[in-house]
Amino acid sequence: EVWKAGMRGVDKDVSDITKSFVNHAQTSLARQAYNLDDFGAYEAAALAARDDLLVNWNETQLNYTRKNPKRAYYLSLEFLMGRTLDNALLNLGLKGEFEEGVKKLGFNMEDLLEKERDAALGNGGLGRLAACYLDSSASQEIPVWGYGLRYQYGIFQQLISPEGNQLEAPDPWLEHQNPWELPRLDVTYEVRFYGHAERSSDGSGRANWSGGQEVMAVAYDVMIPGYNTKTTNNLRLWQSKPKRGFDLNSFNAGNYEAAVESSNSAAAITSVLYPNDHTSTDLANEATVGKELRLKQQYFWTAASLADILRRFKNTGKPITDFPDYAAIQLNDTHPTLAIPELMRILIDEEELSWNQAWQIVTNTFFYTNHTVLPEALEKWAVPLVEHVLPRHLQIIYDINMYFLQAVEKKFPGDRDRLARMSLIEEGYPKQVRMAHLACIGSRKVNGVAELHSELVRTTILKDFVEFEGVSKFGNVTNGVTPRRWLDQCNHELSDLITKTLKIEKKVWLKDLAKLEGLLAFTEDKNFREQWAAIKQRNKERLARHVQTTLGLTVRTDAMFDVQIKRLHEYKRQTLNILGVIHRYLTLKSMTPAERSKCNRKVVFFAGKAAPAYYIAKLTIRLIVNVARVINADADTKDFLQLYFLPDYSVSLAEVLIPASDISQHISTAGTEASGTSNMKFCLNGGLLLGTVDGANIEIAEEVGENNVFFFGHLTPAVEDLRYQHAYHPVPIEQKCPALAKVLNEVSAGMFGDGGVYEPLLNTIRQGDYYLLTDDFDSYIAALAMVDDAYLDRDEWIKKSIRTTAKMGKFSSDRAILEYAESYWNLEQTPVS
Ligand code: 26R
Repeated sequence: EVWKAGMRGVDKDVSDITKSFVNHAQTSLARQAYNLDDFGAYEAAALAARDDLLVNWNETQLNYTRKNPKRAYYLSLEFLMGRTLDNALLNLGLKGEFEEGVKKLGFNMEDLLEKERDAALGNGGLGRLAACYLDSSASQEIPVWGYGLRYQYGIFQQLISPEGNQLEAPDPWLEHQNPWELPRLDVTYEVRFYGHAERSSDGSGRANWSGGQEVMAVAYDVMIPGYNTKTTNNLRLWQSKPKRGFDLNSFNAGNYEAAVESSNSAAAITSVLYPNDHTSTDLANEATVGKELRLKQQYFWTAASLADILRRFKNTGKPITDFPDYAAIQLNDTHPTLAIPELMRILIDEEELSWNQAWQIVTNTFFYTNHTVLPEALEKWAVPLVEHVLPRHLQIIYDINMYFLQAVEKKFPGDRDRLARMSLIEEGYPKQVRMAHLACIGSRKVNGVAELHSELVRTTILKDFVEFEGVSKFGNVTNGVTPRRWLDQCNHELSDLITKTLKIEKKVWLKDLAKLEGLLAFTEDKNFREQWAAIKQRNKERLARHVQTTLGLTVRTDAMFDVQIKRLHEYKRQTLNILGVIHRYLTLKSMTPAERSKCNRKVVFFAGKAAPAYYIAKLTIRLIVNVARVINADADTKDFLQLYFLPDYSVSLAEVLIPASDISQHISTAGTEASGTSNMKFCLNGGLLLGTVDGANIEIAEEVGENNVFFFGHLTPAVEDLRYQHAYHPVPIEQKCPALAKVLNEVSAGMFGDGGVYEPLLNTIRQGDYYLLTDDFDSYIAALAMVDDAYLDRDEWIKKSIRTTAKMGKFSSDRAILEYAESYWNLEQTPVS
């Protein structure tokens, strides 16, 4: 069978799997197979699958070593992987065999899969994108390695108190053994912090950096299997440990606390993922120690990764000047930007190259992807902090800046303002290093993540750099999502229906997603539409069961499911959504029972975490929870409107929510959401999109056609003007938007509990209204009404749903990763031969 030709799974049958399972239960877990609980059975199944991954992983790495192709390295501080077992079995082509095998042993595969804990080493969009790109690199047989950190604690677990407050609890995901990683205790590097950097007096520009703290980086490898291929790539995560166990001098003097102090400080570097997404304010303003630890994370990870990449390159015996022909390094946002001065340091101080030779290599090696244009999310590091932690790197950054500004001065003589705008150093107290500027000038190419966003990068935050370096350096790669996890795994019934209908093998269309277009021919097929609708209905029931078992709440499934799930942030405007819900509630309340009975039934779902220090975002959660409490208990309306805030949003929860959605909301203020990726996931699963003209929503509408999406709100070019109006010609809200004023007044008056609590949130709208809720509210309500109307014509709705899925081919992360490979990294597909 072609499906498994060349794959390890070829000679696996069910009895091989049960044997391996039983063997692992006994020898790896020291338990009896007949006496296992579901968690033990999950572990045994995972260990059996891991054996197969390992064989492919070894062959892939050997193949790369032999052929020595150019490779890409994806440096990301976040990899939001979610669960692994189901994906590993799908990609290995062993899902059916494992299902049958565990059944023979008395287990149910779905129950076992549920026992796996998410690997949640990321905050949101940027981290999940990195995970999709690893899946696509392996599936497309492209030699890409990921590099990240092995945090002891992933993104915090979210608890919601009875009052509606978000509480954070740690996520000790490594409490149980992790079958998906290979500790490489022999792969280690030393990383230095602090100390002194002494420039040499010989005019070479070199320096000697010594003293300070030395910490060890230890490698842990995570296997990344491709779909229907032997190719199994690698994700290398670094863990910090002390260079020496403890300080013997203190120990011998009986001072045990001092003896272990430095080892604790080494271990602290990779202890926890920073939970901030889009708000670096605490990096700039909070206590120095907090900031310093994040800077140490960034350097620790980039230094270990670069040392590892260079060692691999040097093993080939090629001259260092060939480095860019064998390695492309992708910077996932500015978080790994210290890799630029670090490579300069190695090339100049250790390889003894000249400044120009080194800069030539650096600027041919790095690529930078920007993921946001929001000013508060652009990273800056205080100069005194960098000087303290990384004295040699600060010297190099200043040197880069000097040569760079000389070149700018040459091209634009006498333009002092331009020099100040472009400098790597922002004046002020303290001075700050602008990481986006450093990433930009140190890279071969720069890209944004959707057409509109890339245009905004070119015309706003990096405008001066486009004028200086030429526009051809600045491109776009629209994001994508992996259809393996985000269609086949999370919605296998829909995937099966698609396979049956297209009469194309799953292994073909899942790697060539444009094939979905073939579904268009079936929109007029009544029988097909009924099957399509029935699957959506069963997905709603699966979600309802999930809510019932986890929260003990009863969700009605004979209603439209309306979903907004993402990090809480003012720019994403969950507040607009909840105020819209209140507006709907007030409208329903004002109706007679007869009028109400004609209304569309609706269940609204929210989920998402707020950064622990983001007060307004937490207040939004509190409002949602308290509105839900009131609405769900109101006998007048509860048959027509229900509202749920599902705590502790995660990749696994998304996999249940997305397939159940009729409509999802992506309603950021125009020009603020760089791309969005969940919008693609919902549409791939036949959910329609309600959104603003922003990010990848625009390209989704281009694909599916304006008739199949619901758009509202002001456009990006209007935003600046509107903000100016707010500041200089404010109009009272009662006048500008009476419907919204009424909603705000009900909240203030205490309809959802103590109104005073919400004043700071409501005041962000009454005063300033930076995210333009007062400008977009009326058109938002009108768009919601159009959604209701459209849903009442169920047959037409299903057609829209089918058309939407059919046109999602562009948004496969396979397409995106091939664009990076071809137009950025210059890599070739390298199948295992
Ligand atoms: C500096 C620090 C506080 C920080 C800033 C921003 C930490 C993390 C972030 C996360 C940003 C970069 C992010 O996740 N951006 C999202 O990237 C997605 C993938 O490209 C996009 O789909 C999404 O629109 C964008 O918000």
